[in-house]
Amino acid sequence: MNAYLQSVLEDIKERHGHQKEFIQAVEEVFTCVEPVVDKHPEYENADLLTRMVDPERMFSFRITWMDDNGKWHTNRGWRCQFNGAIGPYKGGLRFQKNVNTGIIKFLGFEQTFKNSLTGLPIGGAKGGSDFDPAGKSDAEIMRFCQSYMTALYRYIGPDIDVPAGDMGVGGREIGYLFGQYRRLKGKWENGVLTGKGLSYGGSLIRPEATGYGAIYYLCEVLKHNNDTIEGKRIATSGYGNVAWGIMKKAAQLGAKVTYFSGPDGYVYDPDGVTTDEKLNYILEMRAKDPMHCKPYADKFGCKFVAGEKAWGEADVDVCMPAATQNDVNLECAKKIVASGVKYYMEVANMPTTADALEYLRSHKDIAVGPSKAVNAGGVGVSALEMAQNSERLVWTEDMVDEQLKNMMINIHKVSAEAAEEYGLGYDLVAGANIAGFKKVAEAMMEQGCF
Ligand code: 2IT
Repeated sequence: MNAYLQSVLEDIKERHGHQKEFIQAVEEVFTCVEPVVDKHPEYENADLLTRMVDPERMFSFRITWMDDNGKWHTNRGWRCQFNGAIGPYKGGLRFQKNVNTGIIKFLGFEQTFKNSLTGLPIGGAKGGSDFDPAGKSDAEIMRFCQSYMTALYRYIGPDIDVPAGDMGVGGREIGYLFGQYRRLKGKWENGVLTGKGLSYGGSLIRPEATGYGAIYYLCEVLKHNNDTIEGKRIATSGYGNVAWGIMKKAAQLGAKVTYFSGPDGYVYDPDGVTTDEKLNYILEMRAKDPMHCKPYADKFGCKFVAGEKAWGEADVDVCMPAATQNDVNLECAKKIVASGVKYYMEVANMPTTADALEYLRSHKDIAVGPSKAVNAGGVGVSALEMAQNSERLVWTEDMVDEQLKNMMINIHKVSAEAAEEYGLGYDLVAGANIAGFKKVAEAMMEQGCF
């Protein structure tokens, strides 16, 4: 890393060193964009990199809500409007017990470059709360969401900041959040949120978009290696919206997810999660209890291994971690390499620890797809939802799917070209970071200092 990047990193560590995930995300980007910064000495003069790692605006608020027994609870909420240089702030809301300032900042930072990669005009943001949705009734979720939006509504809008879902925030939560926004504003502004229900401005394919996009991206990587998706066996982690989209699209294209996991352990289904019955059962199982995937193994007579992750199995062609950050550590990465897997596609945001990612990338016979590229189809389709809302139109499933596919083909292409331009070969991690960074950097420089 050059002296300028090093000094920015030291500064950020001194000021925010306790925010581990945020520092990890910054280090990955800095390592990758060094050749671009070397080529542009004007960035140092403008201190562009400090501006890029310091969110434009971030706020934190109190959320109080009443449970079904009439007892009051208090949680913290955040929204980080990280970078608005290329469009209105855009990014999800995460409701999870472990959410804190550092997690929101790392996600907002990643989102900025990911959104840039989509090629669409969206800036980067993230938000959430340390609220734990596990075991809450529907009415409790509704009251929590209403209280959350009451605190947030003044600071967002279709041309200001457009939140969406992330872990713990799905269609139901977006519905309650939108209902409260509409009530407070007294205006029909459904472009203020994405991931909405189809009855009030949601986009077809949005729930599946992240998983579908990840598979489209994988297809491009396979094509680069003169290989195809046909018959590929995929191991994933998680069985949320994202992993579910992977299962569905893989099945459509003649591949199969044979391993998936939950907080309780992993399932091995050698036939793959390919039938409608299995795909629908996963939805049902998740709605009932997001903490256990063992019921799938019981129902379909598959192997279940309690407390373990499915990394490093020999009968797998592609690994696609799709659960949460730092899910794959160095020990898992070593098992993955030893298993002979040739494709490692990050799907969750930053699912690989820094040392594990370095280890995987050092094995040149493994293609590593970085999360900010592989999972960009989700927010990409969110941007298509915004476009439909502002046009007051609804696009067909085919139109959205076609645009999603082209977006993923393009993300892979610009990433591969960016790495090539800097003499790095077929390095998708470096390429995605460089391509995402360049557009944000140019936009910030052209708009002057602020
Ligand atoms: O991590 C992500 O890209 C998301 N949670 C989706 C964000 C969005 O605005 O659709």
